[in-house]
Amino acid sequence: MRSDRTFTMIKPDAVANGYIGAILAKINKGGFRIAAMKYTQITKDQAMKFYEVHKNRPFYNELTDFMSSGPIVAAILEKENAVADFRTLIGATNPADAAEGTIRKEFAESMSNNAVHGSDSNENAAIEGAFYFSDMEII
Ligand code: RTP
Ligand code: MG
Repeated sequence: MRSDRTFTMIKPDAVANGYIGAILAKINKGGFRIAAMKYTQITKDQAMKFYEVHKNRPFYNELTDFMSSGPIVAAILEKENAVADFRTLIGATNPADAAEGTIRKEFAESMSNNAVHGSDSNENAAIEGAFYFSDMEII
């Protein structure tokens, strides 16, 4: 399992608020290379499949409604120690707890509308990247 890739989505709130460019700039400044990227909108069913690990959590329905409510940017990012370093760059799930200088501190609206997703393990990074991209689309 490779450790130099993670998967991210710029979530519907951040896209609607016009933050795509600013968030991509922070990702690049953070030392991540874009290996794949697409602007897309997923259906409720696709969101339910993507977040299947959370299916028993109380926020599953709200989360999958939100993630299918508007366009997102999905991307595979490359950097040494990508998963952990990207989670540091995005900050805590709840923006009220996110450290100064993190993406969520700057751009997130709330716990549910929190601007970006970041994979939580190398295994999930591979699974999530493959959900959106074929091998041919990963540069
Ligand atoms: P993500 O997967 O989006 O990178 O976020 P995360 O690891 O920090 O948080 P996770 O526990 O995986 O939860 C996934 C997303 O569900 C929403 N959430 N809402 N209302 C709530 O209590 C609640 N808890 C989580 C957030 O949008 C979170 O990013
Ligand atoms: Mg997560």
